[in-house]
Amino acid sequence: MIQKMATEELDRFGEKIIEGLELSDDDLRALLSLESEEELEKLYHVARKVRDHYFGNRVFLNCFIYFSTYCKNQCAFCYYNCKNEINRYRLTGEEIKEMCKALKGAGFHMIDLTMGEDPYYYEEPDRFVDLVRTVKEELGLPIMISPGVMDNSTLLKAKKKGANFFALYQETYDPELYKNLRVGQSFEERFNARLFAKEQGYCVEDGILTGVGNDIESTVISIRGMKSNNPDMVRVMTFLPQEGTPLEGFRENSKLSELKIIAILRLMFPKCLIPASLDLEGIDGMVYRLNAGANIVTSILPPDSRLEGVANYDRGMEERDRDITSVIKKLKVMGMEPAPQAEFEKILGC
Ligand code: SAM
Ligand code: MD0
Ligand code: SF4
Repeated sequence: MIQKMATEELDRFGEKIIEGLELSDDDLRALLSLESEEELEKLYHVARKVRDHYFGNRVFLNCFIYFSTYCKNQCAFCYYNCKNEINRYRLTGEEIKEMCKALKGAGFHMIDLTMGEDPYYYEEPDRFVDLVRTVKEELGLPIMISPGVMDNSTLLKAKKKGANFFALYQETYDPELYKNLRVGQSFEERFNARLFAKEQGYCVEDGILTGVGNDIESTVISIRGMKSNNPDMVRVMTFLPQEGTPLEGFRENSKLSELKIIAILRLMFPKCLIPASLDLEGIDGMVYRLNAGANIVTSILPPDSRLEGVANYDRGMEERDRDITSVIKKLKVMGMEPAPQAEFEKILGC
């Protein structure tokens, strides 16, 4: 369809999406099959048109705090899986408080508190609730929590103490692939935790991986799966092989690029937050992701931080290039700018 469209027709296609046109599975298959640069540029054009309609040139900024890299799980794709013999850290309450001081007035719209499924917190989940309370008291900003599959009662307590967003990525909605990725973990429990959070008034983020053995059919299933739980934020991340993990040697010349899927997500979820994560290709990669229809920059690290990311394209590099000042500078060059905080709060009220 899109291959033959001239600019006006592409714009019209974008308008139809804004008016409520929903893509069929066959549309999704056709879009996921696009390959040439020219066709992909057309897709990004439509995605930007839709994004700009709702968000203009304004972008949201999410601060990433990976406060504990301990984990009891064995995800095949993840550097922090419990079988990997790596150096780990768990920040103390004091360290987190100090970090908050450095974050005051920095310009973030939201703080993402992420951890592995750390037994220290899973044995006594109130420790996690306390941490949410501390960060809320220190900064007063919206908080995203990414703690893994948390029990319902802890999710409710965290919400009372100020958590607004619950991020939990299914990775795939293809059950066979799920089994190979999230080894030994229940698909339903993960799905239900997100559902419960949504019902209780959290905003929720879902996400999928690409380049990890997913084909067009399984990607269609995953996009539909994400749609079924009415998320407020949807992401796709390229799988980056990690040293010491079962998928260390897995390399795939995937045609299902993250950028293509970001643009399709924009057409499927026109009003959603869609991340441009710095975790995969830093600020240069952010530009491509925003140009494909993303509207929130994630994995921005606190100033002078030695904290880790998750996929960590920059592991071992000297320069990290993941700070808010560099992000804002680049946005300006692109003709974009940070959104006013009130605009973000409006989304949270959704
Ligand atoms: N432990 C919690 C959990 O798994 O839900 C929170 C961490 S979560 C933010 C880690 C996410 O990063 C995964 O859900 C996955 O989507 C992504 N990720 C992890 N390892 C990755 C890799 N090697 N390449 C790309 N994305 C990765
Ligand atoms: C990111 N490294 O945005 C972060 C992480 C967790 N909520 C987010 C995957 O890329
Ligand atoms: Fe643990 Fe999350 Fe990594 Fe899985 S993705 S091993 S749950 S930190």
